[in-house]
Amino acid sequence: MSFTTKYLDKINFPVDLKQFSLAELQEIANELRQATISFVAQTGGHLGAGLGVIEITCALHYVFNAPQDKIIWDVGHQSYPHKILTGRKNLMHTVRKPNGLSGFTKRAESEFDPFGAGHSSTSISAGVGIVAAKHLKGENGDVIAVIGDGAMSAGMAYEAMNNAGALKECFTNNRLIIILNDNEMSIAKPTGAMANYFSKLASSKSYLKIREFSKRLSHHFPDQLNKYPRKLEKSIKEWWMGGNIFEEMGFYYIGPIDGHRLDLLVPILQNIQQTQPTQPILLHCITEKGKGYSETMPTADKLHAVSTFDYATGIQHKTKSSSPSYSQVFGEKLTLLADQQPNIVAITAAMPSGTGLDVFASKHKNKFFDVGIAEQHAVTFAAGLATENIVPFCAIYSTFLQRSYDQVVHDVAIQNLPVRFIIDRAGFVGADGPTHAGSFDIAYLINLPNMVLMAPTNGLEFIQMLNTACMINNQPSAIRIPRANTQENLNYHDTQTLPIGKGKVVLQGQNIAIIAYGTIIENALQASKMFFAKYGFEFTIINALFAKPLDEDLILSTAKKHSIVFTIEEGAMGGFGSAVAHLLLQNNLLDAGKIIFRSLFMPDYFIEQNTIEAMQEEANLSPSFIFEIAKKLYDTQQNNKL
Ligand SMILES: Cc1ncc(C[n+]2csc(CCOP(=O)(O)OP(=O)(O)O)c2C)c(N)n1
Repeated sequence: MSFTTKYLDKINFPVDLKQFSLAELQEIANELRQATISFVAQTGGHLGAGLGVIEITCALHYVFNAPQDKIIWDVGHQSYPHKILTGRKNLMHTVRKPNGLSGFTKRAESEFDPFGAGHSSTSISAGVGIVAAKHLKGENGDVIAVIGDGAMSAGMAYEAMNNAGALKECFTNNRLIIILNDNEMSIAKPTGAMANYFSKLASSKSYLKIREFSKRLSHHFPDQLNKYPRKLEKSIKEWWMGGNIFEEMGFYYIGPIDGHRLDLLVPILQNIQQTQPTQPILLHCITEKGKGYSETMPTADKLHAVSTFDYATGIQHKTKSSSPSYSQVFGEKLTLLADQQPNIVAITAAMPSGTGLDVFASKHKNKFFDVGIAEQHAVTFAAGLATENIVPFCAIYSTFLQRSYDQVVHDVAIQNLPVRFIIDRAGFVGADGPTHAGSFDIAYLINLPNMVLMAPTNGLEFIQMLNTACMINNQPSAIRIPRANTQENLNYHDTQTLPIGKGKVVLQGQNIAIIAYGTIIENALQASKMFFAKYGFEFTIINALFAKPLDEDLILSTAKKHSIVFTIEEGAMGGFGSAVAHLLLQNNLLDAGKIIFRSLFMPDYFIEQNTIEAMQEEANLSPSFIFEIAKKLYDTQQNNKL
């Protein structure tokens, strides 16, 4: 830390907090805010969300007894202050670094992280499960799920509340407390009816239910909570026709309260803790994302995710690339395509800037749909649009599309609807680690009848694939793109389309053929150069372009002309390599042992956060590994011939 602290130095675990007074807790919260800023300045990562829950974090650890009481952070991106208070202060400089702390919560990292995350809207379900387990086992301990208003846009949150509301018997010993952390922000502004509903609740300033709650526990509550006007409560209650959605679902709703006021948070949580539980509780807190630093470093996403930065000035150390990312190419090109084709629409699930669609939204506002953190809905919504001859482009990160698998199968593939998926962040993503790696999309899509699967190896191919996807009107298609930059001076006006299911030879060599899918081809090309330096000849390298349909003619004819054949992809087992292996097997090319065949894909374990290059290295997808294995197989083959 770049400053000295009066209290925080003495606090290593939540138990250390409890010796301090409420006034001192406020000082601790101030120090915790500065410490969080100072640590993220060194590592980069999620900042705004953590700064918004500083007081909630302090209050929870002050009142409850973690780890016996379970505090679950939804997404986990706001858990940096929690990590500082739960024994990880001295490791905060390692957050998101190789072998360092995760940028999310992680069970393997600490007993204070009862449930790992990275994807949103899981905390209530996990919390209900833990309370149910405690009930079954006859154990004590409260469960607190802290969930943002953005994460509340996902169906899972309501599925969990629906279930919790019906499990009254589980809440006789242990409490389930949902803290709704309402900062009126997701990564962008949250969208949808629930977001409007929350802001209505928040602006009502009703303190609905607090009065009733405080009647039962009046000796605990701070005075001002007992003083609000009775008339206001009555009219607000009438306005809400006798209750809000949470109450209807069986929750005891308290709030909204100012989630930065420890003098409210602490007594309310203490009251909750000292009351015999009969039903799950929802405490609605109004907070400010990025509180305490958003003036120094103003950003549109309220400091959602930042690079390393200068603590004093807030200036981020960003390296600006002159070439656009694949996501940016998507946004630019789709905007142009929609200029020409009025039926094109774009869909994102709460990631307008991450997917590059913010550009599209600014030009084609009425054709842009941000559905909130609701990937399942996004896919079926796109399917609905497709039934009416609208041309939907549904852009979802590979890792988040996992949520929508049944929708992709049942609503899109079975009905053969021409939804165009842009699968962003496919392959390794680096510091966000295994929860965010785009590992499985090839494997989970390649076995679906009707799908067309494409992966470009450069920006121009991507542009041409987008042209192609526009033309595929009779079946679903998907283009997987990595978290990477393309090249400069792209011609966005290029109108060329690609023949479906045709790959191309990018390098004509001998003996060894590599059939590559996607940008990982670069590693094969580098390995080929290394091979040339040693043996004087290069590999034959095929750019598959399509994983489905496969270019069977090209693959079979190439295999027949080479004695060693590899496939390579930046994806998990069961993907492109499996499809090529099947093709070779079905055509008896592997029967006589004349061809040595190997598939290079991600290993069967989750690779931890690192640089993308190091993750590829660990996955045996690096140029040097490809060179080594080719060399070994080639040398063995030559020796056997002697
Ligand atoms: C299933 C899923 N989709 C998308 C994301 C990307 N994502 C991470 S945080 C976030 C916004 C969360 O907003 P909110 O819950 O309000 O928390 P805040 O950051 O505002 O504190 C999004 C969309 C995700 N983590 N998981």
